[in-house]
Amino acid sequence: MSQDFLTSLGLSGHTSGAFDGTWIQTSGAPLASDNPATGAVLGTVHDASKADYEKVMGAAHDAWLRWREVPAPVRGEYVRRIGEKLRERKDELGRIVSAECGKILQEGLGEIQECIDIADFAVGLSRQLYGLTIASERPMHHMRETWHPIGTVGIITAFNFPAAVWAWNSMLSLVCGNAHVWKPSRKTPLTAVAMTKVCAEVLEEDGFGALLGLIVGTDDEIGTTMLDDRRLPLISATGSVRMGKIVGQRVGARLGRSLLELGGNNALTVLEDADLDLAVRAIVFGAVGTAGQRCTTTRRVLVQRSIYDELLQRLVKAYGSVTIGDPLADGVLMGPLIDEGSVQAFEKAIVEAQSQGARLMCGGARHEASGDCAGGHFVQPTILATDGPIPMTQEETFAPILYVMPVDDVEDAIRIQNDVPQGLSSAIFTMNVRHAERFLSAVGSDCGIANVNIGTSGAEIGGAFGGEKDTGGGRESGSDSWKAYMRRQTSTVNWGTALPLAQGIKFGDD
Ligand code: UN1
Repeated sequence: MSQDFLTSLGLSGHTSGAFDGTWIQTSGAPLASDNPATGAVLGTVHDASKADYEKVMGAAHDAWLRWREVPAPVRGEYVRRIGEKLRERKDELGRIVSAECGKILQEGLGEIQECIDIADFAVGLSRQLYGLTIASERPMHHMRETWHPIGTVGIITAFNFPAAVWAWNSMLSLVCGNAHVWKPSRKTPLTAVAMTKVCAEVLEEDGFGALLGLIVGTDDEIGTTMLDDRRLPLISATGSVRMGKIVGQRVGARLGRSLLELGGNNALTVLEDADLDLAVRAIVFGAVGTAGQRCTTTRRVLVQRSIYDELLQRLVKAYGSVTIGDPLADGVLMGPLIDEGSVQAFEKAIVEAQSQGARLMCGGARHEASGDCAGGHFVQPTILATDGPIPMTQEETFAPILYVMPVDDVEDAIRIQNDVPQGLSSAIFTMNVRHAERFLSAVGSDCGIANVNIGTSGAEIGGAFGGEKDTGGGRESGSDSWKAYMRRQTSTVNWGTALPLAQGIKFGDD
């Protein structure tokens, strides 16, 4: 595999793991970033210490004090130029994403496109941070609502979207007037270093580099320090439900805000009137794409009984043509899992599901790759058929395991779909407008995302992204998600000569 992109992004050899406007010489333990497809070391990042964290946090805060005074549309102009840089470096950045987290190049490039899209969205938003004006009940009074920058935002991200989820947060938050301290996954530190380098170039010219603080470190040393740090009024965290509960409770204990985007257990319903060609394609992309390591991955397919056998057969056939291998190679549809632990979790889940009555329809084992990829963490995309929900279908296993079960009708599908702890994404395939509208109604899907004739994954940036229940309740990316990164101020101005009190209260005088 050509390593040119590593050289051109300055990632060969040893790299600093902390940025406070300049790259700090971090002296913690070396953290090797492995290519999950080959096991080869891509580069090494040195972990940051608490002292390094203090530098990053302090510099971010100081930069914020100046940044909040820059008019929002001018902040948007910086983000516009960041979007340009990302366009220029899209190919190299897409390659580091693929090489480090194992998603195929098309998806690596798609991830950088998602960063460009959110930058563009943020530019437009920089002229639309609208507040309301509100009619006052008092004469010669005026009420208004203003949105101000919240401060420095802590951003904690997962390995599976090592660039885009940071960009969702940071691009919006930059135009909102904030600084950031980013703690990326320790499984994908090089992508974080590369993204920070490319984006900070624009800000560094005017001494604002520290707005994009970066800190690679352990949860114990750096993660908990961030959660307890009152200089971070908002912690935006993406990851497992287990992690999210720690973040929510710990940040809540100091009455900070958290924005959580946690696990999914996404179901896709196929009714008997569906366009099955569309459904099969959507299921394969949703379940096999990113090797099942998206929070939006399709994990359960709920099929109306009359078409159950047919759909199952078509899925098994489609799975047979999924090419597995080096994610950077042409024609490959599925790369490796992120590490050996994930392979073991995959194997364990399949054994467990089978002990609960699930029947293995295809896959079920490691995939033995050859050549450079012999050391990779590959598995076979797997389909398990069940007669209905089992304990394992309540859980999210971050791997390409798909459970397919029969349902009676749309009501049955909605009930089974919603009867899990998570509530991120959902989809229905039907040509019947009544069924589709029921699915989208108040008695339908309880998820943050509910799609019709589109799969569960691959959302555009323009909508709000996130989900309910164990998914954490946060909303990121499009729509009015920007409000999470600002503080709201309600102001009442009296331009008259009297001091009337609200609610008609008379206090002391007439
Ligand atoms: C994630 O897996 O954490 O909708 C994010 C999608 C992507 C984002 C996934 N746009 O699948």
